Amino acid sequence: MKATAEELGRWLAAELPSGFELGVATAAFQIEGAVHDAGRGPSGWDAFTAGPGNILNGDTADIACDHFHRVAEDVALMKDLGIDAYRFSIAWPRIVPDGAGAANPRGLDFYDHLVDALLAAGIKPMATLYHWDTPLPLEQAGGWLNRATAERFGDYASLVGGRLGDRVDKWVTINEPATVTLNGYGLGVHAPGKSLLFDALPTAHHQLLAHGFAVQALRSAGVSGGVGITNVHSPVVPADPDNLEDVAYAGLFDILHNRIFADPVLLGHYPQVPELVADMFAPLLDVPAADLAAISAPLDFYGLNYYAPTRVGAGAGGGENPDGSAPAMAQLPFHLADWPEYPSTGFGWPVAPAHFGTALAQMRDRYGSALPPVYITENGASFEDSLSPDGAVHDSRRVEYLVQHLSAALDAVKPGGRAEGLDLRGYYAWSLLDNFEWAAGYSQRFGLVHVDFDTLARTPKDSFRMFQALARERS
Ligand code: IFM
Repeated sequence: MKATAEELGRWLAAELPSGFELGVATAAFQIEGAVHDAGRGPSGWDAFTAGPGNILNGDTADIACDHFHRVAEDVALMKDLGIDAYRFSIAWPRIVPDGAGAANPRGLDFYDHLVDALLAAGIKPMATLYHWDTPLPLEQAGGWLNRATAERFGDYASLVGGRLGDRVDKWVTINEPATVTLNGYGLGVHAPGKSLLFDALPTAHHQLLAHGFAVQALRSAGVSGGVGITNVHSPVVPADPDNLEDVAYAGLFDILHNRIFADPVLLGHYPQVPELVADMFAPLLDVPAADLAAISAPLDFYGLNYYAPTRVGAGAGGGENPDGSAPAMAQLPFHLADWPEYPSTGFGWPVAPAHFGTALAQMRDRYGSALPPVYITENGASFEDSLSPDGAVHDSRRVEYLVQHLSAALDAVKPGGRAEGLDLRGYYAWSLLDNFEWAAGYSQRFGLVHVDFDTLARTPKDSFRMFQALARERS
């Protein structure tokens, strides 16, 4: 007989080291809705979702989960879940609607209230300052192609740090700059929809610089919580390990996806790139030393998101990337290959927990003592879930995914594990709620809680029960 979700949660609870932090994560644009409320300005993502054909089924985030009006209900769900911490993001356009200037007090009030509600429920707030919703005026002025955007981000960080700095437990400056650079500016499948390929690379530097300015701003504001950044890591393997071209392109993709975002933060310099492609990376190789000093300022923790590994082969492909069809990919001399040996998620991503251990081992090997304590700030999977006649959502594949992945991460950092020595302090499941999954609209559900997007009713899934048992049964 198969173990129930609760039994699996109880079994995993016994594996957790003491003091290990458990949480769930969300992002403002994906759940809040209320895009015109309380003085919020438009963001680059509002403009992108309004563009024909950009989002599956023409979905928009105008209502999303309506979290803006349902904070009390969502905090109550988290209290019932029994988690230690909640990672949410602050919508930059709610705080600085025009992209520059004074703060919108009603925007700050919303997050002030959320933070207080979390603390009253015994949940520590982890606030992400940027989860992709750039104020539209800044996007129109070039967005992350423009260095001034990094300066405006520092100003915004200072406003938020000044207001919430006495209560937020951890600050994440930027979430997944790699996704913004690659999907948003390189391939055009995310906002702002630019297909610049390698010409998108200045956006990597400007986001990292924004991170550096935000670290300075938060420290100057005297925030009491820890400060870090979140990068998404995906171990990269060649389609054919005996094919030298596949090996070379896998190395190049590792640089593009992982190293250019982690090395400057943790080592203070961009990675070395093969001579043949040095011209393409020029915007990163010739940057002021003062920028690198700001980018590599010491952090209190490092946030790591893991979903799946990447397999790369030489030669152009059909233009597929993990977020679906990306026609610009077909212009590249490499492609992302399939993983037929693994089961896959609703998005078609391989379910490969052993590679999570590889991601952690790579972090330990590459960054050693330069790596501060690590929190898994996102891990999860989309599957097609539905309400059963018994009123429950039996998402057994998500239960399995979460149990296997957290267990693989814990095994990797144990004495004798592949990433022994890496100081892993916590794990945040993505996501609390089914939500607006960017270009895929509402078609990909990642939540521990099912959301009916017609009625907005919330129904905890079996994965919620598993996580609840995990949180409650810890010693
Ligand atoms: O939904 C996203 C999130 O916004 C960033 N990390 C990956 C998740 C799943 O695609």
